[in-house]
Amino acid sequence: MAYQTINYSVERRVATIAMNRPETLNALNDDMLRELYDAIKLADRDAEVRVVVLTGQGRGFSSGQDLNTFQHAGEQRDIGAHLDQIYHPLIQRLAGFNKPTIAMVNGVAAGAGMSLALACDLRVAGDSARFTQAFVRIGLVPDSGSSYFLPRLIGYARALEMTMTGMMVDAATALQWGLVNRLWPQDHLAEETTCLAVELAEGAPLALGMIKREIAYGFAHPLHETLEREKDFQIQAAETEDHKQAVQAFFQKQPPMFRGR
Ligand code: LHQ
Repeated sequence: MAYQTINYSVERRVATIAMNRPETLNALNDDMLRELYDAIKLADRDAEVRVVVLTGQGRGFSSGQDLNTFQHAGEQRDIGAHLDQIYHPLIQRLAGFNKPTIAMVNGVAAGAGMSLALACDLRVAGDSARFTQAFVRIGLVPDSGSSYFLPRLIGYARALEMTMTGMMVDAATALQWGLVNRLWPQDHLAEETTCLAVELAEGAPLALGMIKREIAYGFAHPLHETLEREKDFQIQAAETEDHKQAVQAFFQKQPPMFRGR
């Protein structure tokens, strides 16, 4: 499919979605937001795709909502409808995606651009990555899931500090705070991310999908309910061909070959 504002490619079972408006540091306009939604849907439906990497072209990851849209909308803008109709379905689709997602943060991630990175399972960064909850700097509040994901990832106090000050967090601090999982020199970012993505793409797809849901469930539920949910998932996982084949492979001292069955 031909996109105007993003690039989409699949290699070695990894779909890479690259936001492509580098002149604005990949500011999010309606076209890009819709294309991102479509690309994630496409990756979801493509059985060949097992992992998605989200990144930005040029020196930015994403600078958040395209502020030109605000400037030109005048009194016509309906932010509630915009969030309901465009941002919320995208964030829900990304967070609820049943395959591993990696945000490869190649530069600045601001406002809703940062929210997109937060909605991915893992965040990896090059050393020129930077993060800002820019909303407050233009008199707005966090949206697109930032207030949900951020305290879960970095804790309440740091989430408040980031959202109330709009401070810029550099890559080293992001690693220390647990905002990113891995940090590499900028020159190695693409190559290292590919290694990680391919490693996940060779993993057990059904188990990976369940792990995402299980960890999210465990974060929001009491122990006794989580134990029940773990049991349900484990029963399903134990019935897969992938599990049975991997146990055989273990005793044959062979690497497992997961087929997603
Ligand atoms: C931009 C943008 C941008 C357009 C840089 N738009 N052009 C969603 C929907 C509904 C309701 C409300 O909220 C939201 C969520 C949000 O995301 S609100 C937050 C929106 N984002 C921001 O407020 C961030 C604005 N940008 C910045 O603060 C800086 O540009 C950052 C810190 C991202 C990067 O700074 P620098 O590295 O110094 O780059 P720069 O400022 O020079 O930007 C480079 C170019 O990109 C520049 O254009 P120019 O023609 O002068 O080269 C900027 O105008 C343009 N740009 N962000 N969001």
